[in-house]
Amino acid sequence: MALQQTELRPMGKSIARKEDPRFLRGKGRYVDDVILPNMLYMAILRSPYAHARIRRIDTSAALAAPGVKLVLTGEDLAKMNLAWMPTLNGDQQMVLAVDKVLFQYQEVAAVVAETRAQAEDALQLIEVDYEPLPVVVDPFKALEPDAPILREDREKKSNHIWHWESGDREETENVFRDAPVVVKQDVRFQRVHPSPLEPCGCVADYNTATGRLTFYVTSQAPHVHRTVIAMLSGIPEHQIRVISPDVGGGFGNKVGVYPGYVVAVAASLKLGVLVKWIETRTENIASTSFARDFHMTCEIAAREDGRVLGLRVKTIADHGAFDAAANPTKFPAGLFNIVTGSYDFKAAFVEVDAVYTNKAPGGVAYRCSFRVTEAAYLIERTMDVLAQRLKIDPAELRFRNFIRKDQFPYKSPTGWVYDSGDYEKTLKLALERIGYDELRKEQAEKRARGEFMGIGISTFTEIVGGGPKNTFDILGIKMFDSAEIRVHPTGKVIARLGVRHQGQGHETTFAQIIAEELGLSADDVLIEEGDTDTAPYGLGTYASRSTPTAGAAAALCARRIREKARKIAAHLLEVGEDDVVWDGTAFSAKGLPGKSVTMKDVAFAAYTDVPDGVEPGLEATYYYDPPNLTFPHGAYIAVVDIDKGTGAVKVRRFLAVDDCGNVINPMIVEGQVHGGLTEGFAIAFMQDIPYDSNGNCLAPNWMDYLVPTALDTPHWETDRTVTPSPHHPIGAKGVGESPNVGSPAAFVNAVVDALSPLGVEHIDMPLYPWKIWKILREHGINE
Ligand code: PCD
Repeated sequence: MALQQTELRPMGKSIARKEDPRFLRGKGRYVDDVILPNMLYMAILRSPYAHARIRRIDTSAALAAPGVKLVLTGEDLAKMNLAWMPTLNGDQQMVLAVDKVLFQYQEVAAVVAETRAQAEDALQLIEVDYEPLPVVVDPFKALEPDAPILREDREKKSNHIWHWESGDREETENVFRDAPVVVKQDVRFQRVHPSPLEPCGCVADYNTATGRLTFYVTSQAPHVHRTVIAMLSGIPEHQIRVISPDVGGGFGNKVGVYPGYVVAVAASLKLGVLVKWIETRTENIASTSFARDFHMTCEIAAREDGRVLGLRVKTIADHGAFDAAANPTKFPAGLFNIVTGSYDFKAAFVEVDAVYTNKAPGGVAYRCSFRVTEAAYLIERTMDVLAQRLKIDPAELRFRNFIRKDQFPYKSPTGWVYDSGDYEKTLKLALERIGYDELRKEQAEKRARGEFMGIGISTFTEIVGGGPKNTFDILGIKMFDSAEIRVHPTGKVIARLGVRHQGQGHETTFAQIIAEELGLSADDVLIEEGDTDTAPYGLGTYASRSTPTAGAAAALCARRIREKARKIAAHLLEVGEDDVVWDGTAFSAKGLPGKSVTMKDVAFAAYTDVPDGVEPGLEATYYYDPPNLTFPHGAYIAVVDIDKGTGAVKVRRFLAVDDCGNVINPMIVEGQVHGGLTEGFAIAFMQDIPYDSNGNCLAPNWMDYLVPTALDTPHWETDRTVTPSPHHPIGAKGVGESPNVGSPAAFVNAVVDALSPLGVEHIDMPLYPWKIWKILREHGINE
């Protein structure tokens, strides 16, 4: 049962989410709910071809269509210097196609009309003369010397984008040379998409009289969007107000700046009126940032007893037509080099080569911004391959290789300093709770009867909280985050943060943090995010960074207020400041029992009775530069049964033991874990965006790209261990991504474990029933 919000000391309590009454009653206000007078609607014409030269675009018929006010092409934007825009990974991307198109569904032209229907109808009247060009969908073929060059705008005449490496190549080679055992596994993490319920969209409102642009957008990072728009459009940053209203799910999809936004702004600038653009489901899946698409080869060098020695990883990253992955500047492949995971490797070497193909750009995120999911999946999968080769139980193999509790802070061979963890404890708890030994016995009996039951383990390490200013920036802007707290005379608080939640529950959890620090109840604290005119600058909500960064800022900002409050309390208690004691809910005077003042008393005095020399009012701002990232971890176990006749997998049980340090709100964390596991389940079993050889996107809708329903979704069991982050002010680590980072490997490991008597060592996701049915058939099981 969720508790009321009115309690004091709310930290660590499952109080009900403050945002839910409005969400549950249909009173949320999303970008499409922004309906303003004289607003026009925009629709975008997209390319049917994956690669084609544009010979001519004729917009005259569209322009003459009913209600149409404006038609824009790449040429028009070029005149405004907006035909190309910078991407977050240092590349440039076409806003509307210039000369050629590079992927199916690429933005070619836009129509602005009085109604959405008129705009869409007029799209049909635009004539584009395309000359199809040879298409490259396979990133390996894209690297062949005779492959057509896709990006003619670049100086480098090749489809290779960049090479990135991490770790020590030579040392790793040496370890491999002498190792008694080496396993090698090719692993594909397929192209997927976060596909939030609410697609992307915006309303651009440029006021020609004031020169001010108000831009409503469903955004995870409103301040970054404002800076990018200012840089692109030349409108001074203070003249741009970005408002990100309620966000109907982000999952990484709402970090990027998409061409549609730029076109909507350009249209509003040209017409001086409001322009709304809301994309369709197909536009969302087929053109906005996909996730993953990594082709990885992993090698582990080990001793006969399973003790791992070296790790070598080679990866081809398919980035599509433009390198639009959202990564901190210094990490073109994100934090993929966390791939040594929870294990104590002596040496590691990781390399990634990024490649252009005729597919949608992106590579941003899907409940994992910075390529951690790929890394966790790869190492957890390959550890199982090693266990299978050496015939060592996968749990036992992990125990033999874990970074031990006493090794923290632990420096990984690729350079990360893990802040804390207790991997052994977490896996032990998971094994006990699931009844591991019993399950293995049951499995042995079933195997003897020819049945296929599998148990899959994943003991992953996450890396979240980007990040420390020395290593983390986006567009040069350091990745700190911020909080501003105002305590009003009656002791009620408004706090604004630089992040922007999309359903995570910040209105509750950040109120809990501040209330805890100020001796108030969460009910007394209103959290506001998403308006760049009022919120302090911050980098946004993704990569599970809000709690590690803005959460820390909120706690430290509240402490700043408490320090000032102490001065006022001393005045009210008529004692010296040093004699004031704070017990979590009130100030009292040392040695004077019975005399105390609450934060509410102090707040009132801050506006009515301040001592001499103290500024009136009670507010503070805090910009938090994290000293390190936080490293949550978990032990997940999946138990599956495979239907021999159909190849269908039933996830009979799934237990997730997470460690995200101190928990602010256990119910919210559990909800986060359920959501992330459901997405991990979808990726493991049903999600993929394949392309045919002509570059046609084969899953641009929810008939082909599947989102699990309540009926598909397994029952989730959860538990936790608590290893507080030693450097975070309240000892918390992020958790939102963890279940999606950790779970795909558990599912696949379980299925491979079930099929291991047939000699199966690996199957690439998604684990469609037909794939498993085929394997069974090849072994004469279901003829
Ligand atoms: N928490 C607590 N405790 C702890 C931790 C945490 O309580 N220890 C909580 C908080 O506060 C919040 C949540 O939980 O409320 C979460 O958190 P985090 O982890 O920090 O995170 P963030 O930053 O806030 O968020 C982000 C994430 C992500 S990343 C994603 S994808 C997803 C998740 O989040 N998304 C989403 N979740 C979610 N949910 C919802 N509802 N929706 C959405 O959209 Mo990316 O990068 O973007 O891919």
